[in-house]
Amino acid sequence: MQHGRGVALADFNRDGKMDIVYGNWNGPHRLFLQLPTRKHRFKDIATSKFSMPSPVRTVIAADFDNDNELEVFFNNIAYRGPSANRLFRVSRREHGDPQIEELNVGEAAEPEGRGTGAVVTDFDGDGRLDLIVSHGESAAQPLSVYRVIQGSSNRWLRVIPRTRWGAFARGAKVVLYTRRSGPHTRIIDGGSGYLCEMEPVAHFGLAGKDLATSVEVFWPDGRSMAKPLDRSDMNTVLEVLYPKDQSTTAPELECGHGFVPNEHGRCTDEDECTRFPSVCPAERPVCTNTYGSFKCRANKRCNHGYQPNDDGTACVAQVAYFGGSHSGVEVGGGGVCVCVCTCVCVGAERLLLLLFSLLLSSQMT
Ligand SMILES: [Ca+2]
Ligand SMILES: [Ca+2]
Ligand SMILES: [Ca+2]
Ligand SMILES: [Ca+2]
Repeated sequence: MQHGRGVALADFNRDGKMDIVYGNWNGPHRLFLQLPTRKHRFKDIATSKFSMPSPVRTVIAADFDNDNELEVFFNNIAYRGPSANRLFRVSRREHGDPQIEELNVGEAAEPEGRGTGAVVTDFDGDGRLDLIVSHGESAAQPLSVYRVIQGSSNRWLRVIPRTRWGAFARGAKVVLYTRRSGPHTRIIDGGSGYLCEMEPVAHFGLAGKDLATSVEVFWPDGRSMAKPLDRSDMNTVLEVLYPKDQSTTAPELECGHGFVPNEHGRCTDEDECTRFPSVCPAERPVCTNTYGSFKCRANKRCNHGYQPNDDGTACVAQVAYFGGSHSGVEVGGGGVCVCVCTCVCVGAERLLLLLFSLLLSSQMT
């Protein structure tokens, strides 16, 4: 029996689709990457270190050091011997799944800590996230507050969407477009831990010389806003009020490489394959559009049941969607499936003709 004790939503590979990190009390922790196909919706990319079971209480996904990449913090309760808290960085890679590396969590390891929950917030307003760990369920211990000591030169932006009544807009999605690191997506949700609630703020880190160019907020009722940003908006807290009227005049947006404003004034992926039909070189002519970019592959031909791999250098078996068995003739919905060497499905009006053809061919052989 396995029990989730913390679930966080985050877009680790920055493809615009939310991924799920899942802390598991009696089993391996998981990091489910949402896939672009509908066939297989999620893939677990947790490494053996990441998935190692622990008595977890809270999972936090946040950019603690403002370097563009998200960290995952596991808060554990040392109720049957030491169980240190752990920290991982999940870094986006251009081609391939994100890289997961364990970081030195420093004093926040608390190997003897009876962690009951943890939250992330900018406690002192310096633009760097702070970590608060609570204890007390199985032994009296004081609260811990930790300050991040990495990434002090990185820029940041904090966005706080409001509802029409001025409350924090739980359920809102905030997308920040940048000049160098693509779009970053955050969900203002109800929290990610056992007995905990995270701050209702979309916190973004911007490493090096990266700059945010625009921000979009989508409320759960479908209303949205977009706002261009400039250098003066960096290292600030941006309050975004609920738009009373959906504006029909779109602002001038700089969406960043691979994105263009659509007819509603919101940044969207540019379909390079359609817009530039000759974008791929002759030796890799097959173009596949991707979020923020595109891919080219060789025109590989494969036998039935196989399909080209991502770069078109080999054929790989197609994974079947349904299994099961069938036999004989089954009639339903006015049609019929006839299975001889293979199955042929026809409508009822063609059944007599098909049976007549089969009878004729059997008499001729
Ligand atoms: Ca994603
Ligand atoms: Ca980071
Ligand atoms: Ca802080
Ligand atoms: Ca694209």
